[in-house]
Amino acid sequence: MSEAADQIFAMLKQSAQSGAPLYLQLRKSIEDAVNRGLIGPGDALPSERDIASKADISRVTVRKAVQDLVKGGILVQRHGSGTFVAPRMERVEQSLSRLTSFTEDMARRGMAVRSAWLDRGLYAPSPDEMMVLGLSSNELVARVARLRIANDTPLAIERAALSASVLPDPAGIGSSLYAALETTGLRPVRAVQRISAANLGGDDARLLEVPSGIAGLHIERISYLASGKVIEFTRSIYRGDAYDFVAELRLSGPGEEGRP
Ligand code: 16G
Repeated sequence: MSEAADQIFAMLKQSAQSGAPLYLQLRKSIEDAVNRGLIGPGDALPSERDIASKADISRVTVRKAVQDLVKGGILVQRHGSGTFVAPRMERVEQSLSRLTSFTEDMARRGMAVRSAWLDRGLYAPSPDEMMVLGLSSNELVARVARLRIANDTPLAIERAALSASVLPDPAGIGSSLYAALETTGLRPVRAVQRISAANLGGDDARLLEVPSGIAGLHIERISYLASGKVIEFTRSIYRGDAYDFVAELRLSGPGEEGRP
């Protein structure tokens, strides 16, 4: 029996007194073993049969506990090769005071960036896009939707909308929207960002390779040129397990109270 199995059974013995249903006890034992680092990312879990016979519980009970942990993103199942502790996401710390692009943020951390295109083209604007970008119904909006990937891990889905007069050829932006805007002197200099909690589901969870229902962040960024004109309206979904947004706060100086 492997070391991982010994650690899980040691934890299971400790929780046996709790009186909780067996599958919950087993789930907690595996979770505790992972959280305490007794079994690490990439370690194989003992087989369903081994766990069932060693712990003297049914295989149905073991399957239920394991499936719960797979749903929660603690374990991953690979077809044909078994069940493993999920790889740990290296969290990205992102400052909320600097207006940078995804490409710049990841390059600064030495991460290899790529994007998968989800959509790019010119469309009739939605009411939201008309309002934020100041478009009339006979103007077009350029939409650029991408899955943003760093070191082969999908981190975010970003859906940017800009006036077609600013970005007449959305297919031609290359790998960085901000770099493309910079070439025409239209890179934003200020942005307002709204971050809210969201549970990831459906296509979003599938694209981000996370279990459905897991926590994520919904981020809306409205960016401005120095003239005050809105240049970008981007709605994004970020993986909650991958990002820490960090803001520096200062005590306002005398006479500054209440200033935004
Ligand atoms: C960031 C921005 C996004 C912008 C993108 C440009 C957030 C939440 N979003 O990801 O609004 O469109 O950078 O990146 O920070 P790019 O120049 O690499 O295409």
